Amino acid sequence: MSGHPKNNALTPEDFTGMKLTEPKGTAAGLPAVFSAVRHILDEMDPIRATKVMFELNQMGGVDCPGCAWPDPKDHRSKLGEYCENGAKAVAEEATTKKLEADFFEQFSIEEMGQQSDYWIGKRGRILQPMLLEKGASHYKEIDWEAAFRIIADELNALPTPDDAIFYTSGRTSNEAAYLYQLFVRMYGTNNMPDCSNMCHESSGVALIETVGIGKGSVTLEDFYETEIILVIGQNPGTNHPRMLNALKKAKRNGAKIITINPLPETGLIRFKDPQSVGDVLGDGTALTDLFLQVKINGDVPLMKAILKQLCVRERKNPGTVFDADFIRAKTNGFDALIEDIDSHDLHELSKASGISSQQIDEAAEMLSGSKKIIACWAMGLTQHKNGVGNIQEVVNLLLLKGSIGKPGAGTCPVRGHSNVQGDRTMGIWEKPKDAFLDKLESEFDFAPPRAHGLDVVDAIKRMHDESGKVFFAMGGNFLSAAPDTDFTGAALRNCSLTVHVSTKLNRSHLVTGKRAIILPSLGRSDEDIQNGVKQFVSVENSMGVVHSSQGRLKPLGKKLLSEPAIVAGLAMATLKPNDKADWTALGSNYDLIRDKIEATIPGFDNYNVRVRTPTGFELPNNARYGNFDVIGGTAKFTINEVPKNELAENEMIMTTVRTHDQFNTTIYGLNDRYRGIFNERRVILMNQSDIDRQGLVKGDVVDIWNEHSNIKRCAPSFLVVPYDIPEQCTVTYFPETNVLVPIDSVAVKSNTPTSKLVKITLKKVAV
Ligand SMILES: Nc1nc2c(c(=O)[nH]1)N[C@H]1C(S)=C(S)[C@@H](COP(=O)(O)OP(=O)(O)OC[C@H]3O[C@@H](n4cnc5c(=O)[nH]c(N)nc54)[C@H](O)[C@@H]3O)O[C@H]1N2
Ligand SMILES: Nc1nc2c(c(=O)[nH]1)N[C@H]1C(S)=C(S)[C@@H](COP(=O)(O)OP(=O)(O)OC[C@H]3O[C@@H](n4cnc5c(=O)[nH]c(N)nc54)[C@H](O)[C@@H]3O)O[C@H]1N2
Ligand SMILES: [Mo]
Repeated sequence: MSGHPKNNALTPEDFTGMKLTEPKGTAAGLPAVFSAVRHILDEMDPIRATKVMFELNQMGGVDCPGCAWPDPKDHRSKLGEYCENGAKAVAEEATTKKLEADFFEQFSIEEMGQQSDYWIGKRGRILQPMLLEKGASHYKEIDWEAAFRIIADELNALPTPDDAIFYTSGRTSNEAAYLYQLFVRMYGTNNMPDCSNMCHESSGVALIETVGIGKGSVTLEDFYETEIILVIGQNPGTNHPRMLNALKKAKRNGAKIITINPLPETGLIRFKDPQSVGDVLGDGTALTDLFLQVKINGDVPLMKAILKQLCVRERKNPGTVFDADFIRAKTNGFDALIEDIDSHDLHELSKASGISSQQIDEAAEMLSGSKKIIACWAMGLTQHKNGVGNIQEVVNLLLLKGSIGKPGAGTCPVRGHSNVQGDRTMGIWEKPKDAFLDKLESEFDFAPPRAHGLDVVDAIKRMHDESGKVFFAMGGNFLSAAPDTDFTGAALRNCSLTVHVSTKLNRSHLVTGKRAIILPSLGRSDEDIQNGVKQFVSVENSMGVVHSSQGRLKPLGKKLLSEPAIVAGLAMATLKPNDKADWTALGSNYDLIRDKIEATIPGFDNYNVRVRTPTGFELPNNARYGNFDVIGGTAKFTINEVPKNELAENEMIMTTVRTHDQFNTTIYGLNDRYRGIFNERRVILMNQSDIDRQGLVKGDVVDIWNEHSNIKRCAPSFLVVPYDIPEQCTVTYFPETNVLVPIDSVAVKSNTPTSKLVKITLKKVAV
């Protein structure tokens, strides 16, 4: 049994003083502006603040290190094309607080580990490479050469390159990611797990199978001419605030919005554009037309119920609801799909989804007459056992309506990290395609490893079961982001060496291998000058547009290196010289990296010229143009089972979400303003009837338990908060409850941890 209460040092359990208000009815508006300004000025002086904020998301400026929502092509607000949470992301990175070597002398890793993630993250930017020697209690400064030497020696001492694991988080630029994967493959492994494995992997798998491309098909312009937008399992008001501008414009152009979520998320109800005087003074724009408050993991039965009601209408008036021409010419599997839909009982589907047949009918009515539908989704669909099925069921709807491959319609998986999509395009993938490896082979004259590598979950299991691995992370916070924190912690401690290329301190630096190294890198907003020449990098947004990003702020310290320079340094220390890969040149002149990308990855012709145009360029996208040749010419309908989530009397389902004050494991503050929860993260949101049934009252303290494959896991000390959520459904914040997500509870086919579906029981704690 693991995770006994009060014996879990991986996440401190102190309460911070909860205050509750009613959830907000409107997102953004002036409170968002005030919040943004406060966060920025907490971290830097007004001159630096003004400089960075005016550059953010401008053409040729800094790409926001927050989410991957695209920038408008035409009009970009002079006031700053950013949002409250983009401002917080920049403030966090562009802070002038310095984390120098004396800090690490003062605090042992144990002392730091007892602090909250909020405290840890707020210490400032790491400014020099740090080494934790075997058995040592404190990190000590080390120079770059020595750090590279240690890592190279450890890597070269491994019995096989497959004993090393190279993680990537999605903030890494195209240039750094490409160089990194090249180094890793020249070293000899495809063990390249990335944050995608925990994020949109289910979307990638689902979409490749059905429409032949693992990315979304829509562009921003499609939002302006669509008729219906579905927003499923996504909280854009917090996680993609600039999407609300697109939704507002869509609404003004006549679109209707259907929202599918267990929570009535504020951003989807009403939005005040902080940059529109009319909005700020008035009521703003009502966004959602139909809110379907689905049970957690009730999406497949809900989609099936809607499809069923669409079938009824199509049968009544043949040719008016489905797009028969599209189905005939461009799809396969239609008859089997209809047979499956017919086999389900509407009443059962309604019960399983938690949505009344009347509301199902309303949704069907809205969808039946429209021909242009966009489906947006995020983690509410992907992080389930049937994450792939969730998305494929949505694709079924789009295909029936012919809503893919034409303007105003298509798939829109809304990506998380600002360059997570670009990293995959660059080859950060544990399952690289042979065609790509062939290109690397001929361009760089080496034999890339062909066996597929480990993804996040499999890498954790391998590190857990076999000692002596080397774990290297390009960004991110692996320990806290991964499932089953105790298990993952044990896995990292089992390594001979753990290395993190990081901007800020996080918990992964504190739960380490026998030895550990922190390599401090420049961030997106930092100026990057190599041999006297200003460099820029490029990123790909959620809609497949590649554009440049140039940092403008003077770096806080002289010892910071850029990510490409770090990879180059490491490659030179580790690999035998290779005439075709001049690491010194590549690490200091990013045009040369882009030339190599152009030579080995389709869609990047003339990269160095096109990336210098103000709005960048679009990558090829077969689904956008209704071309399904890569999967045999037709898109595929799929049959997806209705999940069975049987719960015992006292069991509930827990989903984990982000607050309004965090970026993944980086905690900007302790408030979740829109949900009316202030100054506390250790909360569990519950339906009042469940609170009553469990004999609890608001503010009670409970331990949360999960039992899976005979292992009991516990997240101690959470405050009960009544909330508008379906019965037997509960919500907690990520990463505090990652201890409860079992390592072997993963999505079928995508292997994504089921962070949105954890069975729990509660135990009241006497206080
Ligand atoms: N400010 C900020 N921006 C971010 C991030 C951040 O942490 N902070 N993270 C970035 C990253 S990496 C990502 S991946 C995205 C994440 O963006 P989101 O996916 O919006 O993030 P979550 O908070 O995980 O929210 C998931 C939503 O799904 C709903 N949900 C939960 N379970 C279910 C279900 O079973 N069915 C349905 N239909 N809905 C469900 C929740 O109520 C919630 O509204 O945001 C990115 N942008
Ligand atoms: N329970 C639960 N778990 C989840 C999720 C969930 O919804 N629920 N969501 C999952 C998702 S969608 C994702 S994407 C993962 C996120 O997993 P990760 O990407 O691993 O985590 P982050 O918190 O985004 O990483 C933050 C760290 O990145 C480093 N960093 C920031 N900027 C830079 C930079 O420019 N360069 C470098 N080198 N380092 C930088 C900083 O040191 C910071 O501490 O978590 C997953 N885990
Ligand atoms: Mo993500």
